Amino acid sequence: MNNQYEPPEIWTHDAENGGKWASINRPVSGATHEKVLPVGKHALQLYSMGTPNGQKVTIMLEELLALGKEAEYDAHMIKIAEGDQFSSGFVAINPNSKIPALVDRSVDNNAAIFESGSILVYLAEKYGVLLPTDGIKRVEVLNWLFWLHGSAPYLGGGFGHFYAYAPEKFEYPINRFTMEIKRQLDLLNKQFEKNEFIPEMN
Ligand SMILES: N[C@@H](CCC(=O)N[C@@H](CS)C(=O)NCC(=O)O)C(=O)O
Repeated sequence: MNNQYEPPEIWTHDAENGGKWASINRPVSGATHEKVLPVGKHALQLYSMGTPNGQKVTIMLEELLALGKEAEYDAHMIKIAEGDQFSSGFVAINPNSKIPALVDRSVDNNAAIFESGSILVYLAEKYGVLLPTDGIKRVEVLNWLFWLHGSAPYLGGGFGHFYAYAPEKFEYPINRFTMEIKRQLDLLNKQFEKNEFIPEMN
């Protein structure tokens, strides 16, 4: 195998890494610029973008509205390719600088919720739907919710990154991510052979 790169003993960030997302890839957290977030008229303020992680919360909010819940929200675009997630306003609601983030202005001190899985649980509990309250049934949903958040973004992001965005095509990471993604999709297919939804909801 051709291995030209020898990792240094102490890694330092001295140059952008090439790749499509290089300009937002940096080794420190925190805000890069001062900017206040916009606020609309509803209790729920969603700061997001239509990426796979972002869509989860928008889909949840639309499901809640379809179920007749008072889940109206204002959606604000956070353009991650332009670094909006590093504004002081966004970092104040999600110190991890990733979309989606939600602010609930109907509770004391305006709850700021980040991590899409946490937002889904928060909304399900706030409106009392889509997450069983019974111990075992609840755990069955949480198993798959944690599975989703532990697997899909890292694998999809890892595969997508090396397949589409890395400055060169590297066989090893593409093979590694492809293999694990195929296994996860096979797992999903098997769940859907048995169930209408990923967890068994009966
Ligand atoms: N575990 C997080 C992942 C969120 C995430 O990775 N968001 C991406 C877009 S899908 C993002 O904001 N990327 C911007 C960046 O990395 O600077 C969640 O589920 O909310």
